[in-house]
Amino acid sequence: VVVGVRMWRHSSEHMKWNGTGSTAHFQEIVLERCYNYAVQPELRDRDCQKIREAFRNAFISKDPCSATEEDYHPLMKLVDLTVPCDKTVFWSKTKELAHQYTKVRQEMFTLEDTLLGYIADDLNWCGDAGSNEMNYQSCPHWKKDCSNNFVSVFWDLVSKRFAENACGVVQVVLNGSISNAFDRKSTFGRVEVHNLNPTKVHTLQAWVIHDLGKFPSDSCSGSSINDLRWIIMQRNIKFTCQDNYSSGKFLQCVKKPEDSSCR
Ligand code: NGD
Repeated sequence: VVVGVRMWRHSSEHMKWNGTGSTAHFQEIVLERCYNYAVQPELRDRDCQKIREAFRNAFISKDPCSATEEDYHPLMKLVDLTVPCDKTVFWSKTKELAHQYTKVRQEMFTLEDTLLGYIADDLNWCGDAGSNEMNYQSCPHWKKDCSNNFVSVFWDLVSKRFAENACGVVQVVLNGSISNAFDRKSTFGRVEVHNLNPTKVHTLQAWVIHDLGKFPSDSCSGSSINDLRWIIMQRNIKFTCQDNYSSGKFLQCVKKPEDSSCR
């Protein structure tokens, strides 16, 4: 019996998840990013220490596979996810390109151009029920371990709020070099599309971008975009779609929209 108890303790102490562990220096990075975020007058009074605390408290000392939206409510109360009307940009399988786009068009915003998205982008985090430390060894993998891990629940929640807050014309940058430019199972297809508010958002404008040198696999007339068109129109939102842009051409035209080849 003694041996059995020991073995049980031993294996629970060394329990390993299948995903990457928390990002080294997570706390410092969160604080540093918060302070670095472009200082706008209306954000000056934000309290980065409070944000870091609320972020940490959301998941520390908790089972990393039992995350809920409620865990993040104190953090969400501290941070605003709204952007001006007509300035919201969603993306799916086009992260780099979408971010290059909003870098050129500084008045446009992806989720990662808002404070909370900026703080959390590319970071990983989890704790453990029996400890007040972060787990830097491993965290639950969303497919192999559990979908209700703290990172997935976080992105689903902030993506939902980001979409709910959008207004006017909203844009999405999609990848025409993969077979399904629109994927119902992606965060964009599963969360953002369904949380646009039709009383505030009148048009969704899709850009289907092809990688230079790669054969275009999907386009505005393809079946995946038709899926999206159908979902959006069912929701009483107007849908427009533009393709034939290569990623390089797209960025070129973002910089110089008046160029005749961009019309
Ligand atoms: O279920 C998931 C999952 N699905 C995708 N990804 C996931 N990670 C989980 N933990 N659980 C990861 O999200 C994937 O590995 C990529 O690193 C990233 C984006 O996936 P992608 O390219 O398939 O695009 P999605 O449509 O799923 O998401 C992009 C849209 C975009 O408009 C943002 O406003 O959703 C927002 N977002 C969601 C998830 C993560 C942003 C991020 C981010 N910054 O990491």
